Amino acid sequence: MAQQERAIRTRQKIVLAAAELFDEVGYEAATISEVLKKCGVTKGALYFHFSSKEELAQEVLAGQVAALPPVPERELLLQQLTDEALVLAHLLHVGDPMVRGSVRLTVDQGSPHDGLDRRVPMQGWIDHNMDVLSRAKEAGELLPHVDIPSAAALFTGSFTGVQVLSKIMTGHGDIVEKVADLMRTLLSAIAVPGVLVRLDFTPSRAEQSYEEAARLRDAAAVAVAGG
Ligand code: XVR
Repeated sequence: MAQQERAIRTRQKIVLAAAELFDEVGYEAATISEVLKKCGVTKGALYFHFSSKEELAQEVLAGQVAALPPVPERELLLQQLTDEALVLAHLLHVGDPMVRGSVRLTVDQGSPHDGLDRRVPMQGWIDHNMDVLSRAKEAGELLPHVDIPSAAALFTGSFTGVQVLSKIMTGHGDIVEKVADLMRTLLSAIAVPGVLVRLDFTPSRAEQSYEEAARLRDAAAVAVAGG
């Protein structure tokens, strides 16, 4: 294995272990020595990649949007957005460490001086929603009154609220159903009638879309590795 590739893998191992730990104990209580125990990397190797717990946490936050495997293109952009929300809900439901750790870091308020910039993943989601909704508008899927920036922020804000509620009430047991409800309700307010009737909010799309997206991502990774 090339040295560079080994370094990338080590780095990924460290970030994943950190995400797992942040999910379990939160930012404040997490320590670098616990991360080391989890990933079995030497202290020197960890400090080569990251100089502090804060830097590690910021990397976990930065990886949040990319932790969602890209959902294959759907005929309707609003179906695409629905399926993305469902896949994210699925990953929280099954306890994906990267997603869970990163989301916990985002929503835990922490101390005001912990230095973490929690806007990074949130802005990433809002930008992504802006992009999908703008394209939906161009494709004639949205009602004429819809304000794209406000809708983009509303999707991210309300997903977060539903996620927190589901975590508190059921430990994410019902998050897929709740996110399906959320998407049905929000899209009812912004989609043109002809599109709305074609949208599918069945919760089982979450797992199906995840499998589909993960297969595509793995195939792409193999293609890259194979050269
Ligand atoms: O905006 C999002 C989607 O594009 C459409 C609904 C998801 C936003 C997730 C935000 C994340 C951070 C905290 O979840 C939290 O609870 C997928």
